[in-house]
Amino acid sequence: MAVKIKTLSGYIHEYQKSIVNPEDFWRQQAEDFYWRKKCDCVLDWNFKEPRIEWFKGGKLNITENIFERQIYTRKDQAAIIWEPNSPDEDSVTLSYSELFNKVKQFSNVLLQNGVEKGDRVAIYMPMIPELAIAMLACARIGAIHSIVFAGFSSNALADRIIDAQAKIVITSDGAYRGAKKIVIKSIVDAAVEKCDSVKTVIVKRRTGEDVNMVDGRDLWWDDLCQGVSLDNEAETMDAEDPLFILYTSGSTDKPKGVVHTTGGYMVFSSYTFRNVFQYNQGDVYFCSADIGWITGHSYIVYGPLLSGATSLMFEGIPTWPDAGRYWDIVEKHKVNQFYTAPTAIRALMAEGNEFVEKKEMPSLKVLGTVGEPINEEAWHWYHDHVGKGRCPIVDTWWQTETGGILISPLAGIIPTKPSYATLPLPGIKPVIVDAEGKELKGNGVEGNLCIKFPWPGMTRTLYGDHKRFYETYFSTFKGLYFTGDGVKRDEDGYYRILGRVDDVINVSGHRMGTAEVENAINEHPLVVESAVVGYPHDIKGQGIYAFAVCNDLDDSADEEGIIKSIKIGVNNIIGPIARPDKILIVSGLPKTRSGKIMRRILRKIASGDYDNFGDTSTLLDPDIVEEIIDKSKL
Ligand code: 7RM
Repeated sequence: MAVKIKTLSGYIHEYQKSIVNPEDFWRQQAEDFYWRKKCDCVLDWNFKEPRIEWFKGGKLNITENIFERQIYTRKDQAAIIWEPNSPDEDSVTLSYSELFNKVKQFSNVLLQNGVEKGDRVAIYMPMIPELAIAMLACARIGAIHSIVFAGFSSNALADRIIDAQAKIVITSDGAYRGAKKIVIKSIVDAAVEKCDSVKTVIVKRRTGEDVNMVDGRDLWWDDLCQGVSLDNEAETMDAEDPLFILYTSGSTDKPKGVVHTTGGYMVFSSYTFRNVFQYNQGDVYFCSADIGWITGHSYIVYGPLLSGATSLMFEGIPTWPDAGRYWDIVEKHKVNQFYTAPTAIRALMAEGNEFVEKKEMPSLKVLGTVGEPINEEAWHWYHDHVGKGRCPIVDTWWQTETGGILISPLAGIIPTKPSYATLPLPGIKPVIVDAEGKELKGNGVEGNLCIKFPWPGMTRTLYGDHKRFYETYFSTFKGLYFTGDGVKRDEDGYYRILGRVDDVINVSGHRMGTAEVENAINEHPLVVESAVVGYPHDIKGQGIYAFAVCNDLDDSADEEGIIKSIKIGVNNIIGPIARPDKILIVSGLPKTRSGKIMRRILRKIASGDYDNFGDTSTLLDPDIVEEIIDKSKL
C-alpha cells in the first residue's frame, strides 16, 4: 500500500501536492491497485453539463483488488468478523480466502440465474454476511447493486426497484433486531407484486420462520449454492462503469438514485479509510452503520476490504440486551477503531455511565462519528467515557453523493476541536459561498458549503435522470458542487458543519426529505395538505414535526385517532424512520400571498421558539399563525 499520512507536516505536504496537481496525486494513489489496463486519462471534467470521468480507459474489477491482489498476503487473515444480534449466538469470522470463495460461488449463482453485466440487482437484507457477499458478487460479475435499507416499507422498496428496473431481488426470510423478530420476505413479496422487472427472488435463511415461496420466482440461497463451483473469473469493467446505485432523499418527494462508478470509488474509499482511521495491518475495525446506507458501503465493505482490513459487522442494536452491547463487542473482539453516529452516542449517554464505565476497552485507539453534527456534550462524553480521554475523535463529514469522507481530522494527526470536522482531506477543495454565490474567502466566515474541484469518489449522475443531477447539485452555484449544508470556517480555518440549508432533515443520522414525508401524510384520506419541519430532538438530533390540515373536522373529531392513523400511513409508505414525532392538526398553514408555505415560521413554532418570527408582512392570514401557536402549546 502506498504511503499513509503520518504527521501534521505530512498532511500539509500531501494536501499542497494534491491541490497543485490533483491528477498526479490521484494517479499515484491509483497505483496501489491492479488495473487490467491502465487509464488513458486521469481526469476529464466539467461541472457545467456536468461530466466527471476518472481513470478513463482504465480496466479493472474492484473485487479482484480486494481478493486476488491481496490473497497471498492475507489469505488466512480475517476479512469480516460478524457479530450476531444476540450475544448468545456465536460470532463468525470469514478469512479473506473464505470470503473470496463465497463471493466467487455466489457470483456463479447470479450468472446461472441470468444476471448479466450492467443488470441491476436489488438487495434488501439484514446485517448478515450474505449481504456483503451478495454485493461483492454483483461487483464481481459487473451487475449494479442497489441496496435498500431493510427498515424501508414495501412501498419504498417497490419505488426503488422500479426506478432501477432491477431484475432480481436478494433478501432473507426474516431479521433479528434486538428482542424483536422482523419479517423481511413478506415485505419483499408485497413490493415485488408491483414490479414487473423482477424475475427472481433469492432468499437467505436467517430466522427460520415459514415464508411463502412463489413458484418459478423464489429460490433459496442455500439450495442455489449447492455444488456450485468456487472458480470464477472477475468481469472486466471500465473505470467509469457503474458499481452501484444508492437511493437517498432530497428536497423533492422522489428519492434519488445516486450512481457511483468503479475506479474512482475504489481509489477514494480505500484512500480515505486508511488515512482517516489510521488503520494498521492487524487492527480490528468496527463501523456500527448498516450496509443499507453509504457509510456501510464505503466503510464496512469497500474501503476496509480494499485496504486489507478486518472489518467487524454487527447485526444488532446498541441497546439490547443492554446499553453496553457495543462495549462488550469492543472488548470481545479487541476493536481498535470504532465508528458510529452521534445519535447512537446520545442514546447511550442517556442510559447513564455505568455500562461504559465497567469497560476498560484498552484496544481502542480511534473513535469516529458520522451522519449529523455532533453536539459538544456528546463529543465530550464519547471522548471521556468511551475513549477514556486517550482516543482521538474523527468527526467525518461526507454524503451519499461524495462516496467517501471529504472533511475530517486524520486520527491522531490533525488536532481536534469538539463539533468540528476540522480540515479537508487531500484532493478536496471546499469553498464557502453566500446566497448570491459569491465566494467568502479567508477565515471567520459562514455560508453554503460547496466543492470546487472533482474527487474520484464523487457521484457521476442520478440513475436515469442526469438533468436532475445537474439541477440538484450544479445549478444553484454555477461551476460548483453544492452540498446542501451550511458551514462555518473559524479563525483557525477549521470547518464546522451547521446542518442542512435545504428541505432535508436529519433524523438519527438518516436523511429525510420533508416533501417525501408530506406526500406520505397527504395520502391520508382526511388530510388536505401538510407541512413537515425538523426540530431539535435530544437523541435523534432532529425530530419530525408535521402540521396537517384536515377536511371537515368538527369539534367532536377524534384527533388522537387521526394522528395515529397518519403515523401508521407514513410507516407503510416510507418506513418507521419517517414516522413523525409530533403531528398537529391545524385549520390552515401560514402561507405567503403567492401561496408558498412559510416554513421558517413553522420551524420556530416546532422548536418552541415563539418570539421574533422575522418579516411576516407577506403572510396571507396572520391569524393562522396565532392559532397554530396556541394549539402547539397545548
Ligand atoms: C455519510 C452520510 C449526508 C448529510 C450531510 C450532512 C450530514 C454527515 C456529518 C454531517 C455534520 C458530520 N451520508 N452529515 N456527516 N453533519 N457533521 N460529520 O451521512 O447522505 O446520509 O447524509 O448528513 O448534513 O449533508 S448521507
